[in-house]
Amino acid sequence: MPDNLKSVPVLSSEITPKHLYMNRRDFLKAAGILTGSAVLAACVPQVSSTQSAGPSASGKTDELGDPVNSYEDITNYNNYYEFSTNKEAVAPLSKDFKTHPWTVEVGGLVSKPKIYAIEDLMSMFPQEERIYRLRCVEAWSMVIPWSGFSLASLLKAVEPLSKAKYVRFETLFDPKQMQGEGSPFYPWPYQEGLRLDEAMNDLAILATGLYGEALPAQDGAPIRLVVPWKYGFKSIKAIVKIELTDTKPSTLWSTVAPNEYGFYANVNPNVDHPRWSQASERRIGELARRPTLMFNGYSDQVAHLYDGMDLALNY
Ligand SMILES: Nc1nc2c(c(=O)[nH]1)N[C@H]1C(S)=C(S)[C@@H](COP(=O)(O)O)O[C@H]1N2
Ligand SMILES: [Mo]
Repeated sequence: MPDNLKSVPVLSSEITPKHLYMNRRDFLKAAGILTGSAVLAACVPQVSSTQSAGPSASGKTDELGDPVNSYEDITNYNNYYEFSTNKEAVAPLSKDFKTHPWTVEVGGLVSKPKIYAIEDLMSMFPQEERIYRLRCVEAWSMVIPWSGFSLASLLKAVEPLSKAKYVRFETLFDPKQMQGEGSPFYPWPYQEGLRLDEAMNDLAILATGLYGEALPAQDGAPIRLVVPWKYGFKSIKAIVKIELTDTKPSTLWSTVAPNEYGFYANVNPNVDHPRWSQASERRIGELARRPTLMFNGYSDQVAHLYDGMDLALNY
């Protein structure tokens, strides 16, 4: 790793730490105006929760009863360093990103390697809705109604060999379309990895849609990973390659700053990141902080994967 990587600022909230992201409706809600009395309602402009741009998922909640974030929030506050380190710049910069034609190469230690066209993946593996919390290591979170299919169903189709222990994922490398990939500070292409048993867990999905529509570019179109019990950076976008390996894959963030970003990256309120406490989080659209839940609230489904492991060492 070149020396200059070590001094590079990493996630963008470090650069704009004071920025509190809140749209006007969230502000009115937080100020009590939207939930206020009929008296108030008579003298302020009507702002309803269905008024935001984009499709509506009003009334939908995750399994803890928390409402999904607005389409506007989910598509305008994005971490996607291939386009920009500024979360609000990703949507405009990615608007012409070409997602067709697109193929995903699945290979490595499998008996049936295959290059899938995105259309074939979508017809082979029927899409279902999964409403998941996404918890970023920068200590904000959102509730997102994805559509997609289980990663396990694709892995089973290529038949992993018994030597396969890990799964490595890779994002498209195309600096002409993704200007951030011209930056020498990051080891492109973005890559991520999971242990094979983590990848086989039913919670892990490949998402191809959002709010019942095609996935927007800024959220990882045409296909991205979603691993809801891990910090957001594990959920790699715009995947072109999936490879089964017998060695632990290196990942972009743990290459850039190994003391800050581990391979596991399980959401864990008891293990702080050097620059951000992980004990609580700010749900986008809310003012009060929420306590962060172990494994982002998915302990029942995934805690067994880490039996006997020291999660402070394996962060
Ligand atoms: N290829 C790629 N995938 C990525 C990132 C990225 O910069 N590049 N950022 C990650 C981070 S840090 C987060 S929090 C989530 C954000 O997903 P969202 O923008 O759909 O909310 O994407 C993850 N996947
Ligand atoms: Mo993140």
